[in-house]
Amino acid sequence: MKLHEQYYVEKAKVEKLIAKKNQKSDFYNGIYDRYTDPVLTREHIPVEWRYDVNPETNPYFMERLGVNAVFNSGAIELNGKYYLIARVEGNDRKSFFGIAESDSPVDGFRFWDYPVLLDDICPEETNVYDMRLTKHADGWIYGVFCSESKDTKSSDLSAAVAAAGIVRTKDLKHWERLDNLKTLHSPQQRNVVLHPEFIHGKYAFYTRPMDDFIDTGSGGGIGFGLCEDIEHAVIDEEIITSKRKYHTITEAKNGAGAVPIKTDRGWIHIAHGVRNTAAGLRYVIYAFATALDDPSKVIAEPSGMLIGPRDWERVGDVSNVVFTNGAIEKDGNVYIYYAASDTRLHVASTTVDKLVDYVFSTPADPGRSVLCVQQRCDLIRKNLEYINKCKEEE
Ligand code: M1P
Repeated sequence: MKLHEQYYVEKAKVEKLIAKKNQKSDFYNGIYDRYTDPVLTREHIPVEWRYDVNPETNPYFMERLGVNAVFNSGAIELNGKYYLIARVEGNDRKSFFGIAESDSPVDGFRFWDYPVLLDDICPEETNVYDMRLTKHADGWIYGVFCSESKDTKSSDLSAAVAAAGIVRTKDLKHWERLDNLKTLHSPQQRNVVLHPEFIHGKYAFYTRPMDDFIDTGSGGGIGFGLCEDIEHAVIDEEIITSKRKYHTITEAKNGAGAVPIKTDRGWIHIAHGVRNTAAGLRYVIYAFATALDDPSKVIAEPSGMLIGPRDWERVGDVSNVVFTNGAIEKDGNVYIYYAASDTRLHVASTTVDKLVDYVFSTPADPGRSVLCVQQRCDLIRKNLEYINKCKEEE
């Protein structure tokens, strides 16, 4: 018995990629750093997931189960190690979850031997993606993800229904699937995130009420609702936290991203906002803060985007998209994992102090061009006065 010689070639490519050190790029805005390389790509997928390595059954060493993309990833730190639960999309368009582990938050991510095999409790479920991982106060790690099924009530072949699937684990190895979340007043849900603490003794979810699979329709923004029983989660009332607004980055839709980060000043949320353009939907990442005693109440919302697609991030399967569903806070540092154009996963690093300063000291969007110009002129005037004073003192 012997392995195909190409196996060693392909394996060496994956190993070289994993061993490559990531560097901060020269991008600067004072808020966060970008890195030169993505942290996960389709090239990080183990050879054994894609090829039949036996020369007798695969004489040409053909890819038998190709992988198209690795992108939107939940993130968690456990015992000093960094884990990403990535959306892996096969050549067949079906997504599934793979766990990649590293000692570093910015490079060295290696997929575990097997992807996650979820309990098959929903026979109608066709696709799963975008898991958010929450270390909950009840001691479990929860994964909340999009569970997509065909809309059998519609005559449109591509019509689908999105719901929030829920799993829980203690070790990322053994997963227990719970009932999908039911929201009594929203027919569809995507981008659902479990809050890490109990609120009034209940589990709290950030939701995204939607009338339709793509269009949020009457859904006014990121929702918030409470439920008693996580094993059979039902949310009766959803209130809107961060609203969609006309002529802003959230006009078409928005959605919760990473699990909120607790700070002295409030919960920091890193979410996504979508606007429509002649070139299609444009997804950016934005941040806002909610009150510590009421995580549904927005207390600061800086103007505009935190991260937008730049350079080659703009291009991919769904171009002009940056999207996050995972961030890790460790010793005051924050790593925001964001995917570019539904194709690959990048990281941006910052600190809790910087995020707090960004969220609370960046001016809010005044809503109209004339007011935005006034806002900018105020900044310029203050700066020129300050610069002149500094020069006088030189
Ligand atoms: O294609 C961009 C993103 O579209 C969806 O996000 P939303 O529900 O806000 O439109 C998700 O399917 C996401 O996975 C994808 O990255």
